Amino acid sequence: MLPKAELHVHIEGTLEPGLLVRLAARNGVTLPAAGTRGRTDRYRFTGLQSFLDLYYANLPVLRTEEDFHDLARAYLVRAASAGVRRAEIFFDPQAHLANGVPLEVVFAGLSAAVEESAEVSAELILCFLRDLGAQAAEEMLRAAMPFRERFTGVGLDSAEAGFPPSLFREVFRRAAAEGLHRVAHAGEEGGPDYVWEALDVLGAERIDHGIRAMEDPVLVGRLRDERIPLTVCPLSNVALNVVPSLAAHPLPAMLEEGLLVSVHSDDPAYFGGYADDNFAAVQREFGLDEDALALLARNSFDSCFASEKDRERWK
Ligand code: ES4
Ligand code: ZN
Repeated sequence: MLPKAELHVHIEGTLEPGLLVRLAARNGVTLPAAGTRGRTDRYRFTGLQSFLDLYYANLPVLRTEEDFHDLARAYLVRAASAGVRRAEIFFDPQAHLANGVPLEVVFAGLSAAVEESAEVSAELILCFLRDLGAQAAEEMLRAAMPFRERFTGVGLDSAEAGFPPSLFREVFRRAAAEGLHRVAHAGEEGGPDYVWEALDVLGAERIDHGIRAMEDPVLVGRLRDERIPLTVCPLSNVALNVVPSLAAHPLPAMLEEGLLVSVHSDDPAYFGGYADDNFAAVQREFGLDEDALALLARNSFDSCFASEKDRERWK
């Protein structure tokens, strides 16, 4: 299996139907009707919000340190089999706090799995839920500071349209002052203007998705010249109707433009595949040769936050 880095995966989006049902039973939590659909059928979504509704509806099964540990452990085992050597994993603590789960429970479970992981070098990235607003994000960052050593950066996720990056200027400034890395989802639902803002206002070092940047040639030039990484999730974009079909995905055009793009899985339990499955899908659809696949894998390491020495070792 080709060695690669997974830089765009939400740990909550790795909650497979089997574990979902087991955790629900273990915790005496009743699942939403829609949440069990995946056991018998593929999940179907009309757009980002229809997916997020189910994603959040399933999260109350996560209650204890053991639950978060089991979730992350299962992901890391699966990732290793996909050739993942490095994983920078998003998590959504505001969603768990809203479900009455204390921050220390979330950190304890996830950090234990990350620290035990021998086969994958893993780090956590704390995401702010943009639809809860800037003040909630600032409170979240403050509450997370006692756990500063357990996460390497901050991100911005959840419903994008109507919640521009510029709202989060202050919290990203504070995160930078704490020496945290900064990434942001932009240009999935939102247009190229959201990508500009993520770069100029938030100081984002990496853009998650960013596919709509292709609508703006000046932005494309900047992304290429500054080698700004874009973490692209092809199966996610198809599942959420961000693109009409895999054949219509801009990945080949992004490579053609010389952008620093890499391929990732987003919410693999919901969108039909882990890193290896996303690689296989684009290989098949676009007839990518060994060199193109090797470039995508190399880009994933070049885009990660590990040391140069580690990156060269994994490549
Ligand atoms: C997400 Cl696909 C996607 N987009 C935005 N936020 C998210 N959180 C989990 N998956
Ligand atoms: Zn995402």
